Amino acid sequence: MKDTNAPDSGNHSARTDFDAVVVGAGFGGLYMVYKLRELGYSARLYELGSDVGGTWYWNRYPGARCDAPSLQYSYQFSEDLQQDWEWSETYASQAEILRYLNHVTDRFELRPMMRFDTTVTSAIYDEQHLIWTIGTDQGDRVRARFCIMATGCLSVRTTPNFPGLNDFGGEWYHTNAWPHEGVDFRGKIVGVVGTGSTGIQSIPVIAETAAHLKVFQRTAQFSTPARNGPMDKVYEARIKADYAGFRARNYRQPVAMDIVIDRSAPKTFEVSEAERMATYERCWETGGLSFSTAYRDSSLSRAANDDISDFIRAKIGEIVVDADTARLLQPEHIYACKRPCLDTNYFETYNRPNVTLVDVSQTGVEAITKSGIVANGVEHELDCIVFATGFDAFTGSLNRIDIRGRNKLALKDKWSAGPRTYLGLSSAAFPNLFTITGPGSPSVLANMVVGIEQHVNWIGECLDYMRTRGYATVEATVQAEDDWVEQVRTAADRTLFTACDNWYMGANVPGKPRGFVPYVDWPRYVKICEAAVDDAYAGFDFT
Ligand code: NA7
Repeated sequence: MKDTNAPDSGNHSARTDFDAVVVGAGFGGLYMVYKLRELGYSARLYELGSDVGGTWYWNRYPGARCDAPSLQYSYQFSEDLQQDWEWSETYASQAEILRYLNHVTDRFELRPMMRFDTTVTSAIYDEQHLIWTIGTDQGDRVRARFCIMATGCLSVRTTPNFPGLNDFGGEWYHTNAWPHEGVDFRGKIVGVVGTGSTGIQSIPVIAETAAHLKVFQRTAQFSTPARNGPMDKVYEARIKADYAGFRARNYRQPVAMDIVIDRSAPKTFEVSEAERMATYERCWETGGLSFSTAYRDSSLSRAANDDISDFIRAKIGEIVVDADTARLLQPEHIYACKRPCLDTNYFETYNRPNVTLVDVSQTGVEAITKSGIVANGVEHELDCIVFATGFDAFTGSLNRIDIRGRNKLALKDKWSAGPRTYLGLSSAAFPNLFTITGPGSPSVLANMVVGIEQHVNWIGECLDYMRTRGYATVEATVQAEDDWVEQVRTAADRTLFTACDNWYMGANVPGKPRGFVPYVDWPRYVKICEAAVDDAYAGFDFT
């Protein structure tokens, strides 16, 4: 098919329908098509959902909210946009972020480039003509020089293969596929399986209306108060008075947010216990991710983390009235290992008379019957089950597309022992295929929107470089990729992330190869990306 509105900008060896195909209409895909148009390239974006939003289109569960502050979890490519848009809360709700993404789409007139309700099923590289052919479930077969995956890090939900799920007589939902019209829990006995960020956000809200809520917990999680509230207008005005300066300062911080580690500050055990407790109390009251910067070594030292973990465990013990429930809610791992959660009244919720915690740490959810969940040999009768069981992170969304590079090599096969990329942007043998916040980039370990903009800007610059020099293809070298895979591993090994099982290393998906996927050090990552560009794209081959 040929879109006659899409100018072919030339400079390649076979006819194409578009210069680039972009997959996914979340934060990454929207900015990518904007950037491509700015640079004069034609683009087509495919999205399997019925509208824009990506993560924020799908995750409509009660209480869904971003755990990065809204003034930072937003685009900075347009000064007018960031000045005009007003966030109503410190941490934006899913609905507000979705409104924002729709606003961006309409404001920059991106919709004409998009096709919704369309799943990309294949992307096949033609070595002779140096083009990608992208196939969809709607029968599209489009040819493009570049194929850019903006498929997200947490896009493929996991619903464990619970025996008997099909027999369940009530309703069940996954938080990631929440009905657009919402769910009415009034008068119902509801079970929630999963207590990660999603469970922790949704449980307090579901408990407000359900007749009874039973939480099936396999692993207790650390969570600290978000302290969300209406946007502080004075703070907002101060940020907007120099938004660019605020963004530039945050860009240099460890997770590309206004979370600053004072390198001249003391280490945890250089101060007295009384002083430490006072600091932790301040972190608890401030909310957000303050604990990670309590002391210079808070995120790095095991003993420092034990100290923080003990403090939070004690807080849980103070909040939760029933001693047995409190004990079960106190995590056994350390704070910095699994992704820390932010909440609004999570632990307080267990003091409600209509909420029960069911510990499934020993046996898991054993079975699902017509009337409920069996755990520890006991059948719990339920009207509804909510699965907040997480995602096949990072590679899930790429592996479900049949992506084939040189010699028909399948990306899935190349990555059978774990993803291999250079900088999370490009994989050897897959020319002109880019992955926005792909495996091996900081992605979920930094402000996602900042990471997305950094990648899109990098790809845009690379395309410009190719155009100027008349190159047809770009791809990571095998050597650069091998070195990078090793660097991703060693960077993770220096942290506490590898001290317990988590989804960063694929531990939540049975059969998935184990290996830490994101690159831990954002500031260092940015320097490496910039150095590669300055060094004539060292680590990349051009033809
Ligand atoms: P997570 O963080 O992966 O949490 C999934 C939860 O589901 C977690 O508590 C799991 O327990 C639990 N789980 C998974 N499988 C089972 C089975 N079979 N039985 C019982 N419990 C199970 O996903 P979220 O959606 O909460 O958050 C993902 C990210 O999205 C989050 O970090 C934010 O960045 C946004 P486990 O800990 O594995 O024992």
